[in-house]
Amino acid sequence: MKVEALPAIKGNHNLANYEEAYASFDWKEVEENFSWSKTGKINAAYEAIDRHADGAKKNKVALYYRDANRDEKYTFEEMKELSNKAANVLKQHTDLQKGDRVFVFMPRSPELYFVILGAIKLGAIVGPLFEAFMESAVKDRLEDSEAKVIVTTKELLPRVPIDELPALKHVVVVGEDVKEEGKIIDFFAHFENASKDLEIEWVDRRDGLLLHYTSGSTGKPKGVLHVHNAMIQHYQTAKWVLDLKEEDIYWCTADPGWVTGTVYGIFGPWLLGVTNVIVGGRFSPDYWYETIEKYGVTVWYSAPTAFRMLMSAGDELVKKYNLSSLRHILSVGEPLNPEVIRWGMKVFNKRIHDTWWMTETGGHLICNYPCMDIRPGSMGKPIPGVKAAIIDDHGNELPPNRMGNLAIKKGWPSMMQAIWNNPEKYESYFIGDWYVSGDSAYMDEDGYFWFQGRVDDVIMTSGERVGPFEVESKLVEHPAVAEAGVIGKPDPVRGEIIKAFVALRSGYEASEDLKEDIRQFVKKGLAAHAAPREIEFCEKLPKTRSGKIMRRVLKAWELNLPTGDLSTLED
Ligand code: 6R9
Repeated sequence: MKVEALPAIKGNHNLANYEEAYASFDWKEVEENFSWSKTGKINAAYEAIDRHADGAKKNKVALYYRDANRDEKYTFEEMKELSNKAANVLKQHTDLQKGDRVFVFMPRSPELYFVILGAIKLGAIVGPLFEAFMESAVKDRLEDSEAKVIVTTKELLPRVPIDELPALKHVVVVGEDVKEEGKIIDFFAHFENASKDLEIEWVDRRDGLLLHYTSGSTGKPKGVLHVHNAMIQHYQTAKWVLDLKEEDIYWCTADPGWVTGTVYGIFGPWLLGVTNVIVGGRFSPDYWYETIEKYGVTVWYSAPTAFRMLMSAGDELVKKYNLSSLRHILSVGEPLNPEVIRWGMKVFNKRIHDTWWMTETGGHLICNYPCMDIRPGSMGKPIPGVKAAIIDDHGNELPPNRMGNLAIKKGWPSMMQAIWNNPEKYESYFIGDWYVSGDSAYMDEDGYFWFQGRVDDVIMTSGERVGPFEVESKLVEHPAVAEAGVIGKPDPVRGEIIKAFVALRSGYEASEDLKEDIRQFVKKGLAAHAAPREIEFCEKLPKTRSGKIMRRVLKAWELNLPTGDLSTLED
């Protein structure tokens, strides 16, 4: 799918010359930005908060928080003190120690961030959970990691199966009128009077920081372990990719239950000492635009699903707000459709920059940078310090324009350290020195990478390989289509045929004529072999909580197969 390239943006970017940096950069250079390069004392929460609180940024706003009921701000000094208090509550009432697993299971609120940072200051490993998880999802994760503590709210407490988790010693409840009994501890009863001083637990750079559970297509979710060393990548990518500068007001829309919400919702901005906006509650177009206007957000990091929903909400709505503060917009989680980039140019007068990475990679790997031409539909080029390639199943590099396994040469600082309790699974990610992502992609002659789908999702129809993303992107260009999910359906003649599940925009009626019109639209705009032979209209597509279309679920439904783990499925 050829779309015209968008030229590099002129200006003063942190990454000024991609080629030059790519040729000469060494990760070692980053370490001197941290106080541990001088003191030898390592803790990522110290670097993110205390270092600034103890220095010139003491009174700078670290956090703006808003939801339907709250509107607050905290300086770095306040963040230091409040996270120390949270740490002291955990230390005194749960005996949380270095290396212990503590889960946070609550909606976004300032307290959630105090607790995450506080637990990290004690050297504990934090496992963030989506608030929408049901009991079995909570149980699987706590059981697998033998969590000692969970911090939750009164509302979510019924979904914590306390009696079925022998390793779980304490349940800290954040809320009003909490009754302390058994393992239950009332957070606020101790928080107010807790000391704001704390002896930070210094760790080794290979000690655990975060434990993010992710679901694969089969089996139970797996615990991806990240260590303090990852801060090197968090820092450097926040600088280059998010292009964060001293005066920026940054908003990452992701929940900490998703890796984007920890790495780029906590560490990226705060390691650089940048003001961070956090918004609680559900997605709402008005509220989101209002947030940008209210705080004068300059750098905005969101996901294709959110941009598509904003697009559906219409261009008139955008005009009601003053969004002129926006300088840099980014996207992650799914391929960014060229149509969405075109829309962004139209309504924000800004390019949206796609970034590619995974829970397992712990930080950005392949991205679009302000200093680089963008080819809409491409996820960009590897960040300096990272080698990416397309390899076959034996680890051989493939030439340009051949579809294969997207792989990364081992050794970037934020690479996962382990899969919890599952060394075989960890080993299975690697072929020799290559980390194999499970994504299928190709690289063009100029080194841009193009995502095609998860390896399991690529469709083989009449001998042609078709990536579902390309078809979906064409489908959403059709005026009636809000979202689309495309799968290969087994067919005795063609191997597979392309089937599209389509959610219509409001105002459009499902009909056979419309199906035919959409089919012809893809045929003319993309290729005859890529046009879906079957189209099924649906209200909504099955998506993960981070907004990914779950094609394996569509496929399982279509073929009456087991759907696998569904704990990350949206309501
Ligand atoms: C950060 C995150 C990882 C998977 C990844 C890929 C998909 C993420 C993408 C993208 C195309 C992008 N993905 N970013 N696909 N273009 N820019 O999303 O982590 O939730 O673990 O998902 O998401 O398939 O392998 P995670």
